[in-house]
Amino acid sequence: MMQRTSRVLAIASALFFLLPSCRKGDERSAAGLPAGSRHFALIPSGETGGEIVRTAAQIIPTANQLAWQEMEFIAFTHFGMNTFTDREWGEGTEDPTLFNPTAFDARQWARVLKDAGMKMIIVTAKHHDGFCLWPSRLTEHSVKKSPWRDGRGDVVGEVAEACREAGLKFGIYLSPWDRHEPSYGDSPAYNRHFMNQLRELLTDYGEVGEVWFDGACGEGPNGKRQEYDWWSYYRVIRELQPKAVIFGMAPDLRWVGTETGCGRETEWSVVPVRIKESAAASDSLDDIFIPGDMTAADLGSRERIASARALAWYPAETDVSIRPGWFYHAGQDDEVKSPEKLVDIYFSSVGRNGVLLLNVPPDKRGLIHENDVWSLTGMRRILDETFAVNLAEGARIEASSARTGHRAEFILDKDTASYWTTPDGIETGSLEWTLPGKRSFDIVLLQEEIRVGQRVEEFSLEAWDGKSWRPFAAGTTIGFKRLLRFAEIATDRVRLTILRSRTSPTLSAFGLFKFRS
Ligand code: FUL
Repeated sequence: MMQRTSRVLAIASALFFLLPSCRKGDERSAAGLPAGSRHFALIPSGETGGEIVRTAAQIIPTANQLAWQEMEFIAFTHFGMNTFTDREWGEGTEDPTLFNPTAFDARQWARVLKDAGMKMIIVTAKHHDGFCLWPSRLTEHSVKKSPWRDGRGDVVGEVAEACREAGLKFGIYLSPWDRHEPSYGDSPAYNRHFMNQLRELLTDYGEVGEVWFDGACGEGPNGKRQEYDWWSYYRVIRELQPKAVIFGMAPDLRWVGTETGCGRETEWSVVPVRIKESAAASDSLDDIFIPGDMTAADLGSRERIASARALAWYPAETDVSIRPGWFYHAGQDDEVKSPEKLVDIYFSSVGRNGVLLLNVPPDKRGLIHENDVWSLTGMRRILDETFAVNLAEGARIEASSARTGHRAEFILDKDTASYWTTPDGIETGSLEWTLPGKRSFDIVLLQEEIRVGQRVEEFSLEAWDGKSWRPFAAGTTIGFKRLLRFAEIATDRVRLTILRSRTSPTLSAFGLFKFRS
């Protein structure tokens, strides 16, 4: 059994998290950040349930994970050979001359996606068919063999540049499964090839915010067998793009588990992760992490973490396409999700402690289709109008208790780095808002201060009807953001009760809104 003192692996520097909450002066101190906060922890055998819960409450995001979470809404653009062959998965044998967009304009992508409120574009640099959207020096199966721009085009380069101009972050999807590359299946050779592809993409196109590792592989039982060297891939990314987060088959971000745009009602960012048998206290998570299935309905409850060998901050990214397919198909032009459906997806992803990764696949022209633009514009209008006025503004707040430096008033200031929390040892509590007058609303927004971890396990909301408190909503986890919708109510007093928390609960933002369709 490992020594208690050595069992904890610290990756994130606690100092980073102390700075933002200290900057407003003494009163907004970082009290509440548990001593020894860290990005992940090994759990020694024999640890009691209570000790594991305390450890879970001390897990905090890395700086990169926090910056990613704060983006909330990001774009996927599936574009490539499949756009021209009308398929979802290519064979790898497609003729590169088929790739020929007639009006490719990455600036149009950036404009449309930015107007929709997205903060980053992740482009499919290479999908499973192996066709490269950049003129890779490592294969001939790329844009350089296409008639587009006489073989001198570079989709990845133009998207990266358009993102920079628009003030968006830029990310890449690079499919590990490659149906074209001859070395695929010869594990060491393909691993070298894949790392060299990463090197090209991570060196030649400026800052990369996210690298997306898809777990899909359709080789089947008689297909090629490739042992991916994930750990070397992570090393290349950390070396060349230290600010990038790695999705999927990697320790930074997990797949939410469906492609519907729907996160869990209970969505923990602190979950058990698989680690190598040989894991030791001196290792970094990158070295010991084993990619695994994270699709279970319950990932982070007390029952689930009770048998964990390691716990990590491992938040959910919720990917969904605006169309039935991931790639553009003219036959789906009338099946673009409506503005209302996209708004529902926003509520069930961003509103459930996830980041929404919405795929908007450019068409054969190399443009985002008019129907998709229409839906995105409609969605943005509804969200902007709905969240324009926080009806809780101007309210008086009272808390059942507050830690010094963490008054309840901090919840309604505009600074999400200041927050309310309770004194040590107090794990429940209530907050009461007295509004400036009677207000009608049907949405509540709650945010925990995740810089100090994710803690709240159960809460309820009540409204004063003049005589008594009437419950109108309840939930389990909050996390970075929780949005609840319910039948409209009118009241001048609202009460939030935290019924269960893993340590002193926190709240950094609260809002009451009226849905505007
Ligand atoms: C899956 C892939 O197989 C799909 O084609 C798409 O890229 C989706 C985002 O991930 O695993």
